Amino acid sequence: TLLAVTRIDFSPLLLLHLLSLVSFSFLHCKASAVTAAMEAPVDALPEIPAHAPYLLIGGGTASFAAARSIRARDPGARVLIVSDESDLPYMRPPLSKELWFSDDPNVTDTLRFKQWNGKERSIYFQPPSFYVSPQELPRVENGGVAVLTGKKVVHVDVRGNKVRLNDDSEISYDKCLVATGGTPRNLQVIERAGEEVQKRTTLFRKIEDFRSLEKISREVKSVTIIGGGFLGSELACAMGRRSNESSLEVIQIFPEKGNMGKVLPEYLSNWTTEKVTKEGVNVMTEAVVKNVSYQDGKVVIKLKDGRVVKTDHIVAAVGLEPNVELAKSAGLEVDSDFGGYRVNAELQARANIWVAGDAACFYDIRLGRRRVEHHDHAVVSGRLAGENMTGANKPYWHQSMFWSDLGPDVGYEAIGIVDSSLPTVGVFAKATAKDTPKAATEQSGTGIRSESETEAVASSEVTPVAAAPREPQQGEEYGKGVIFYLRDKVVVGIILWNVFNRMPIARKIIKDGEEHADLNEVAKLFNIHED
Ligand SMILES: Cc1cc2nc3c(=O)[nH]c(=O)nc-3n(C[C@H](O)[C@H](O)[C@H](O)COP(=O)(O)OP(=O)(O)OC[C@H]3O[C@@H](n4cnc5c(N)ncnc54)[C@H](O)[C@@H]3O)c2cc1C
Ligand SMILES: *[C@@H]1O[C@H](CO)[C@@H](O)[C@H](O)[C@H]1NC(C)=O
Ligand SMILES: *[C@@H]1O[C@H](CO)[C@@H](O)[C@H](O)[C@H]1NC(C)=O
Ligand SMILES: *[C@@H]1O[C@H](CO)[C@@H](O)[C@H](O)[C@H]1NC(C)=O
Ligand SMILES: *[C@@H]1O[C@H](CO)[C@@H](O)[C@H](O)[C@H]1NC(C)=O
Ligand SMILES: CC(=O)N[C@H]1CO[C@H](CO)[C@@H](O)[C@@H]1O
Repeated sequence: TLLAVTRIDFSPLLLLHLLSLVSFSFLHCKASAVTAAMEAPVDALPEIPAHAPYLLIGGGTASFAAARSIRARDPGARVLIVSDESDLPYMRPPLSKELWFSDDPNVTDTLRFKQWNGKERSIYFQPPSFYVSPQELPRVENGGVAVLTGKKVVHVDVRGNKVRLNDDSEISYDKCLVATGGTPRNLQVIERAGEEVQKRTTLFRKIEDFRSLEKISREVKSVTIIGGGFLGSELACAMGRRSNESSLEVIQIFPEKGNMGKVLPEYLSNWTTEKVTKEGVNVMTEAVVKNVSYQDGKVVIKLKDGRVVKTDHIVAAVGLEPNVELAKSAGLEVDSDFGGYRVNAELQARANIWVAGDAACFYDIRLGRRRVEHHDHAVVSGRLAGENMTGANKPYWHQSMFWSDLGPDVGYEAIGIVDSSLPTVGVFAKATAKDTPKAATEQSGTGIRSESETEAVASSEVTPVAAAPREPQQGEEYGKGVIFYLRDKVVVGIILWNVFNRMPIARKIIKDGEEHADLNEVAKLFNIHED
C-alpha cells in the first residue's frame, strides 16, 4: 500500500540528512506568526488560515503524494491542500474497475472494494483522522496535512506569494504546488443537444459520478458509452458484466477499428474488442457521432454512416481537458501542443511554484516534452515536486507506468510513449491461469497495481529463456506478450500484456535508449515463456 513509500522515506540516513537540512531561516521568519497562533485558543483562529508554508492547489492524487513527501522530508511541515471537491483525497482507478465488481450492496456509500486479491480497502488514501483541521494547522505542534474541501483557488498572485479562493479569502504561501488535474471533455453535439440529452449524459471523473452512474445502470434498460479508450473500455466491461445479471444493454461506440485503437496495434485492438464483446458489450466500431437528440423518451444517437443508436443514457468518455484556469493570474505558460502548464524536468514552473499530475506538461529527459494522465505519474510527479519543494534538488526523473484492466482476466501495464501510430513489434506467448491481473495482485499482495505503491525492485538477474519468442500470427490468442513502440528505431514505449511485475526491465530498456537489432532477443528478458 501507499504506506510503504513513507517507510522508505524515513530511512535513518535521510533523517540525519534532514536534521542538517531543515530550512532554518525559513522556520525562523515564520516563527512569530506561528507563536501567535500557538497562543490563541482554537476557536479564535480563522477557519481558513491566513498563511500556509506549503500550499497545494487541488485535492487529488498528485497533491496527496506531494503532501506525503513534504512531510517525510520535513517532519514538522504544515501542508494545506485546497480542493474544490467535497471529498478527502482518494484514488480514481477503482471508480471504473473494482467498485463495479463489489458484491456489497452499500458500495456507493462505503467506497470500499475487494481488490482482485480478495482483501478490502477504501479508495481514500487516508481516513479523516490522518488530517488536521485547516483551522488548527498553524498551531498543531508537529505540523500536519489539512484539507480545505469545497473551496476553489481562483487567483494566484505570484509576486505577493498568495492565492485567492472563490469565497474571496486569501492565503499566503512559501511554496505552492498546482495539481489541478483535468475536467472530462464532452462532445459538441451533446452540448448542443439540449437539456434532456444533457440530463442523460455522464462525464465520469469523480466519486459522485460513480454514485450516479451506478444507480442509473440499475434503473435504465440501455447505456451507451462513447469512447474507446481506457475509461470507456473499462466502464463498458464493468457494466457489460452486470448486463448478464439484469436486462441492461451496454453499447460502446467509437471511431477506431477496435478498443484502445489509439494505443494498441490494430491486431491486438481487434482482439481486445472480441474480449470486450464477450464481457457482454455491444461494441460498434468505426462509429462517428453526428447528431444526438431526445425523442419519445429515448436518446437518439445518429452516426455519420447512417447507423442509429437508441438508448437511455450516455457516458461520454472522450478525453480530458487539463485545468489551466490559473495560468493567466499566475503568469504560467500553457503548452500549445499537449495542453497543461509547462514545467521543467524538476516540475518547477517558476520560483516557488511547481506543477504535478495530469495538469503538468513536463520535460521528460528521455522522451521529450509530454503530458501524462495516469495515476502512477500523479504519484511520482507529486512526490518529486514535494521533494523539490523541500529543497531536495532531485537530479533524476523516474519514468512512470500505467495500467488498465478489462475485468479481472485481461490487463496490461505500459511505460513510455505508447501510441499506435508508431511502428510496433509484438512478441507473444500462450497465457496460463497465472497471467491475469487477479493473479498478479495475489502474488504481489497489493491491491492497486501502481508500481510506485508496490515498490517493485529491478531484478538484475533475468534469465533468458530457451524457447524463442515469436511474432504474432493471424487468428492467434494473444494470451500474453510484450509490445515495443519505436521512434527512430529506438524503443520509446513498452506494453506488458498480461505480463506482470516486470516493469523495472521495461524501464531500463527505455532509459538506455539504445537501438536494438533484434527485439525478439530483448523480449527474452521478460521471460514470457517461463512456466
Ligand atoms: C475513473 C478513472 C479511472 C482511472 N484509472 C486509471 C488507471 O487504471 N490507471 C492509471 O494510471 N490512471 C487512471 N486514471 C487516471 C488517474 O486517476 C489520474 O491521472 C490522476 O487522478 C491524476 O491526478 P491529479 O492529482 O493530477 O489530478 P486529479 O486527481 O484530477 O486531482 C485534481 C483535483 O484538483 C481539483 N481542482 C482543480 N482545480 C482546482 C482549483 N482551482 N482549486 C481547488 N481545487 C481544484 C479537482 O477538482 C480535483 O479534485 C483514471 C482516472 C479516472 C477518472
Ligand atoms: C447496508 O446499509 C444498510 C443501512 O445503512 C444496513 O442496514 C445494511 O446492513 C448494510 N448492508 C451491508 C451488507 O453491509
Ligand atoms: C439533431 O439534433 C437536434 C437536437 O439535438 C435535433 O433538433 C435535430 O432534429 C437533429 N437532426 C437530425 C437530422 O436528426
Ligand atoms: C480489424 O478489424 C477491422 C474490422 O473492424 C478490419 O477491417 C481489419 O482488417 C482488422 N485488422 C486486423 C489487423 O486484423
Ligand atoms: C454471461 O452469461 C453467459 C450465459 O449465461 C455466460 O456464458 C458468460 O460467460 C457470462 N459472461 C460473463 C462475463 O459473466
Ligand atoms: C533540481 C531543481 O530544480 N531544484 C530546484 C528545487 O527548488 C529550488 C527552489 O526552492 C530551486 O532553487 C532548485 O533549483
